Amino acid sequence: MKLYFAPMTCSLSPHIVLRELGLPFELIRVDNHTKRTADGHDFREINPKGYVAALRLDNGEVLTEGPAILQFLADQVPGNTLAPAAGTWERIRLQEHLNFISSEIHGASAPLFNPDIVQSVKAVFRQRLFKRLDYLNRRLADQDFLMTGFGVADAYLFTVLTWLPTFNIDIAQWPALSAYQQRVGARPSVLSAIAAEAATLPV
Ligand SMILES: N[C@@H](CCC(=O)N[C@@H](CS)C(=O)NCC(=O)O)C(=O)O
Repeated sequence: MKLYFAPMTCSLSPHIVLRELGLPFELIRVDNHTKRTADGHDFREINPKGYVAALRLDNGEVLTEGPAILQFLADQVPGNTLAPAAGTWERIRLQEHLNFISSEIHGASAPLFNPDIVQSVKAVFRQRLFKRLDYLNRRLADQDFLMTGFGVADAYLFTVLTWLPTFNIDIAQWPALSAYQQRVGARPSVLSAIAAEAATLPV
């Protein structure tokens, strides 16, 4: 498998999960501005949507959309604890978490990255994001992870939380969420994924 990624973007979450599962993979860095890949291709020919993450399978299929990639990866290793088995009620709960992270945190963060959006408008998005972080802080007050044990949703939530300093948002305002970020961030898979991404050369 090949994971097309850009450092410290949402593609970090499947990268963490690949390492957690011990699956063999190749990392291919993408320049999100030029859309060139480190191995010399136009990334839009690989993912016509033009954004990471994209996972090329050994049979040539390309899978996109973080929540789909995360669940696909977990399903490659039967009996692993990163995702409940497909078809169970708990799997639906996982999808509930992944959709929340995707739309309410990841999607809601996108305007905050945009230099063309004025501060007064960004303030509206910030307030909305704060409500979602309040919810997560309450939820994580008495549990270590989003579900039972570390799972794919935690890899995704950790990843989007790493963007908060870029928006000058101090996670310390949410103590349980802050402790959660440190807990997940100390995992060997997370440390090695971040180090591996940093060690790649710009395209
Ligand atoms: N819906 C996609 C969104 C992916 C996405 O937002 N990718 C960002 C990085 S976090 C990106 O590559 N943006 C570059 C662009 O849109 O040109 C998913 O959930 O995987």
